[in-house]
Amino acid sequence: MSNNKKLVFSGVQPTGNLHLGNYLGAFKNFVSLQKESECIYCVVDLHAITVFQDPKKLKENILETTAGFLASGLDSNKSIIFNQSSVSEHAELGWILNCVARLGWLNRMTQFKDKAGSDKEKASVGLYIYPNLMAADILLYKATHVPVGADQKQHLELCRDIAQKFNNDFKSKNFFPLPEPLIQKNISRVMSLRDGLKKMSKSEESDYGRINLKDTADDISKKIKKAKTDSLPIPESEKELEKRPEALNLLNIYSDITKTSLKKVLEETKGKEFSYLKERLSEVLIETICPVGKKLKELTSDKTYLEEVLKKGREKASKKAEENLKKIREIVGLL
Ligand code: AQP
Repeated sequence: MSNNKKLVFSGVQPTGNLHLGNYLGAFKNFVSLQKESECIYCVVDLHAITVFQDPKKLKENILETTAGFLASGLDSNKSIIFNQSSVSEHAELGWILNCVARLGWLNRMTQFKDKAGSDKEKASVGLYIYPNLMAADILLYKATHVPVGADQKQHLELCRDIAQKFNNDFKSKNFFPLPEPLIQKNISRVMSLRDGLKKMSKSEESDYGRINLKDTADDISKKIKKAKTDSLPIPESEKELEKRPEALNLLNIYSDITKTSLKKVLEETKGKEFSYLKERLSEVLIETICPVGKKLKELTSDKTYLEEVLKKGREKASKKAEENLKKIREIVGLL
């Protein structure tokens, strides 16, 4: 790495339904990093439009995601919070990196395969080259650390490959640092409550697959009650959970929220029915998520305040982006 200063960057798509996976996999990490490092957090609206978004809804979602950052504990005086499309340098660097990344690298991206589904000819070109824009988001600020859920690890590896190739091709050793992913250890991937093999996601059709940050206490206990498990009781060891993804997911969520190791949770609950765990889990989820949801709803109703936060963030981000892009243009040979 070219210098020792830690600079954190991460983004969240404004695609609605912020959920427990976003909170445990990303937001919580964002907040703890803000205490010790310079952090830039971005509402990545250009990523969101890689699949069609209703324009009116998109505007609302940009503000709601900003509110989600703040409700989770981010402080706009400490961290830079802004929306991606308001700093046009992201798109410009995205193009330059499109010319650095190789087709073969993108062909390996599993998220494209998942999101494009069986008829990839019909997917947007944007969805295909999305990881290059993600690399631009990070490299534009020369970020060194990127807190993300485990689902983004492959994109981060691609970003490192792109940074390295740029540095080599343009004989600019160490110009771009190779950013490191910061993935939560306990629970890097929160799974759907209906299918323990699929990640909890904003776009899952059934609302019963996820806990939304805006859910009421009633919603949460209903969803946890209905969450898929199996007929066996809670086992004694982690090994016995290997083929029980839904059971493992609920135990992992409980372990993360109560800050208790999975081993200890199993010691305390072994032999009990899942209904016992579900009750405890509902209680701790309500305690953790409902205050965030309440704040989120309050903030969402203050549009002017949210727009001010984004404007202030844009000014700070633009300054850094302009400076770095100027150097990048010089290195590439653009006049
Ligand atoms: N289930 C999850 N477990 C852990 N982390 C997760 N993240 C998302 N889902 C989980 C992390 O949250 C951050 C923001 O993600 P995003 O909303 O920008 O994109 P995504 O990963 O595509 O989220 P979704 O919910 O799956 O959205 P859709 O359904 O629209 O595709 C990222 O750091 C992500 O890792």
